[in-house]
Amino acid sequence: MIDNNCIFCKIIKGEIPSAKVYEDGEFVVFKDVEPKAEVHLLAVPKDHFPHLSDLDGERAEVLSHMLAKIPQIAAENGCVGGYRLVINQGEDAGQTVRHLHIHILGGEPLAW
Ligand code: DGP
Repeated sequence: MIDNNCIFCKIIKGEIPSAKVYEDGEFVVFKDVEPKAEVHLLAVPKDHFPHLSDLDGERAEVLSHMLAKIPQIAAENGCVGGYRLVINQGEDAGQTVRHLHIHILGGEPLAW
């Protein structure tokens, strides 16, 4: 599903430019415009759904595929000594974009 009002759907469709580092049939990875670490990437499924709590069997398979690919993508983009994955779910976590995404943070030692 695509949501025409969603900024990440617009990035996926190419309507808004982004610094893409990876794309396949299921998801894209691009640089975060407000980086919180030396390397800050966002892994975003092409199927629009807002929250981790919206996962069903098919979406869980996509998420599993993403998690399997992320180590290689992180390594190729400068996460030499490790990295952190973050999913913000909902207001209390500060989620601002209501299209599920995995933050990939690294490229330097990270404070907790
Ligand atoms: P979250 O708080 O988990 O919803 O994080 C959303 C992230 O998305 C935030 O770190 C900034 C990033 N972001 C928002 N708009 C854009 C955009 O237009 N392009 C890119 N590359 N990143 C964006």
